[in-house]
This record gives sequence, C-alpha cells and structure tokens, in this order.
Amino acid sequence: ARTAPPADLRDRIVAELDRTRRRSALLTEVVDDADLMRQHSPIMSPLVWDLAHVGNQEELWLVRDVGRREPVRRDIDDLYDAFKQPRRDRPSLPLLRPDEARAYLGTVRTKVLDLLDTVRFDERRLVADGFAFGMIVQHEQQHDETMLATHQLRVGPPVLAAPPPPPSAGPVTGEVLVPAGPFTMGTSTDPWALDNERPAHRVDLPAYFIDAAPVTNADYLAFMAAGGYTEPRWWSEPGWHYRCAANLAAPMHWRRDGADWGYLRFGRFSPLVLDEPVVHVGYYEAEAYAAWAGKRLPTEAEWEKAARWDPASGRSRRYPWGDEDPTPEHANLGQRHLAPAPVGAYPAGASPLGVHQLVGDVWEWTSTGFHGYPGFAAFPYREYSEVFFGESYRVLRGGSFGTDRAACRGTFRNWDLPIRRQIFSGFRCARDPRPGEHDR
Ligand code: AVJ
Ligand code: FE
Repeated sequence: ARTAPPADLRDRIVAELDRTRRRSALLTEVVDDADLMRQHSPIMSPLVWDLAHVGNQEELWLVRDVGRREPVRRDIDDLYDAFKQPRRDRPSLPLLRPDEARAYLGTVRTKVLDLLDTVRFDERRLVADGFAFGMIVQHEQQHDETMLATHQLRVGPPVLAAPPPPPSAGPVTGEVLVPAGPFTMGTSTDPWALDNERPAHRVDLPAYFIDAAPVTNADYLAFMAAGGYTEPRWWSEPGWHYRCAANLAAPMHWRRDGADWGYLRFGRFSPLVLDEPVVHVGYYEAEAYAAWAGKRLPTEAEWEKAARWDPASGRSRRYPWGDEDPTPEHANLGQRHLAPAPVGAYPAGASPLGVHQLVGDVWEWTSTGFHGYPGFAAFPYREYSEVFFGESYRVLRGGSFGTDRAACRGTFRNWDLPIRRQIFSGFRCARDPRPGEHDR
C-alpha cells in the first residue's frame, strides 16, 4: 500500500520547485525568442538549451525514475545530454523552440506534482527525505546561475534589474588565525547534500591564517598597478602560459574608463566599487595575486574549517553563522542583488572567529583539485561528480550573489577549470603562520 509523504516535506518540496521555476522563468522571459536561441558565448549554451535541459533532467529523475511513469519525450534525451552535445554545437541542434520548451517543462512539472502525492519517501534511498527532489531543485538552480552568467556575457541593453547590495557596516581587514586541530569536513546527515559532500570525515589541520574578507577591487587594483599581470614570477607555469595566450590584463568584464577602470555588469557600465570583492577572475589570476601578496590560496579543507568549525563546541555547523538557513541578513545569495556586496555588509553572517562573507557574494577559488572524500560513493549517477575528479579542476566554495540558498551550504562544492572567468568567482588568501606567530 502507498502512503502519502509527510505533509511538511511535501509542502517544502513543492515550494522549492515552484520558487526555482519562477527564477528560471524570469531569466528566460526578459529576452525575446531569437535571443534565447542565440549563443552569447562559445563557452555557454543558448538559454533555451539550459531551460529544456532542466526539464529533461526533471523528467529523467522524477517522472521516469522516482515516479516510474512513461517518458514524456524520450526523443529529446540526446539533445539535452550535456555529455553528448559539446557547448559549441548546441546552437545548431534541432532544439525545442522557446514556446515548446516552456510547454515541455509544464507537462513534466504537472506529472511531478501528481506523483508527489503518492511517492513513498521511505521506499528507496533515492527518495529518502525527498533527496531526488532536492537534487533536481539544486540542478535547476545551478543552471539558473549559469544562465545568469550567460546574461552577463550577453551584449545589448540591460534586461535584468535588482536593488543594489547593502552598504558595508564597517571595515573588515586583516587575517584570522585558525588554531591547529581536527574538524569534521563534509556531511553524512544533511539530507539534500550531494554525493561529493559525503561522507563526513575528520581532517586535522595545522594552524593557518585566512583573510577576514575576500580580496577586493582595491586590493586587486594594487596588484595590477604593481605590474601583477606583467611579472611572470607571480604566476605558475601554466598560469603564465594562459595569461600570455589569452592576453589577460584585468578581470573579465572590466573596461577602461579614461585613467580608471570600471565594469560592464548585466549591460550597464559602472565605475569600480573599491570595497567590493573582485569577481570574474580565474584560478591562475587568484594564485598570482596571492603570491604577490606573500600569501597563498586556502586549501579546500582550510576554507571549510573557517566556514564551519565552531571553537566553542568543536562541532562543524552548516554555515559560518550557525545551522539556520541563510536570510538576507546573513549573506548575499539568490540573485537578490546583481553584484557582490562590499566587504563588511554582512556582519551577522561572520564566523565565530570573525571571517566574513564566506557564503555568498563570490565563489572562492581554493588550491585543491576536485576529488572524492575518503569513502566517496557516486550517487545517484557518476556524471554528477565522479567523472570530473582529478587535478584538472579546482574546487570553489561559498557561493556567489547568483547562487540560490538551496544550492549553497558550508559543505557545498563547486568546481571549474583554472582558466574559467565567466563564473562569479573571486577568492581570499591564506598563509602559514611564521615561526612563533601562532603562539601569540
Ligand atoms: C557543479 C556547477 C560545476 O554546471 O557544470 C549542472 C553543475 N551538473 N548540470 C555545472 C551541474 C550537471 C555543475 N557545476
Ligand atoms: Fe545540468
């Protein structure tokens, strides 16, 4: 006999699916059909591909697998398989047109809402605690952030608007000493945590310093003014090679404004806000800045200990501020603003040791390659994480202003190639204590 799911879990799933779909709708209704079908950059998909792809994943996982229903459109599976279709080929595929894609998403969603009333949340691991639904919510939110990055690459008059982020409540400078000792990294209990965040395991770290705030535009300008982009000694060998091949001289989307710099942001030009975290830098640039500053990037474990370890209890928490879900007071998430907030804008989101803005604003590059934790098991499919494991990718942590709270927590892991700059990526620095310094 089938039992209805617990009402509160069902309601939360419906609310999250609905909230997420409204974001996808917003991102795809502010431009016309021709714009949706166009490829705005060879490294991005046409927006209409992302849209139908999230519907296709929802069909594959929720309608067919969880619901064991008949396929809606088996004929389009290959078109929307990211592994079968390289990005540069996507605009020339016989894609669903925008109205067809919207109708397809609607049909799939109707079936999902229908099966939600009969699914047994205790029957299979895939559906325990609503995991499959949470995975699909996070998948769509991740594509929404990708679509936001496509909007940032799009040339033309602005179509997105949002209020500016809150001002700084006071300067945040310097470094924080994280004492030596073990902490719990990853999670075995967070119900919607993805496979690469699991399992929880102990990691023992020596003492280290980590910046209290992300590197700002002012900081980054100082690196540029000191010849950062022209001095190979600050760069790794592959980094310098890429810097030269791509002729890098500033973060992506920066534009000269007379003697100064500004940036082009979602179709609007503005002067740099100096105390905002720098965004649209690749790993190699972050690494070069850190070397110039006499520091290094944090490892992934150092980032997570700074974000989760509570010195009072010794426990790892979900977020720097505790276990409560993010509110607008804690962090700049969810595309509420179309920019990172200045350093000091979220004092309520700081960690107990005083590290600010770990969550939200900009994804932060770490020096760690993307690997499975000890005891990793691919779930529910190898193509989410496992096929990317290796040193080719670097892990990014913390989420950006374009990351939804459903796809962001102290354990959440993002990854990308070191050359990538179209994502909302920035960084902070870390360093080892100098002899005697950690005894202060
Ligand atoms: C985790 C952001 C690297 O966008 O490539 C989307 C997420 N996986 N569809 C990506 C993802 C499958 C992934 N990142
Ligand atoms: Fe995807």
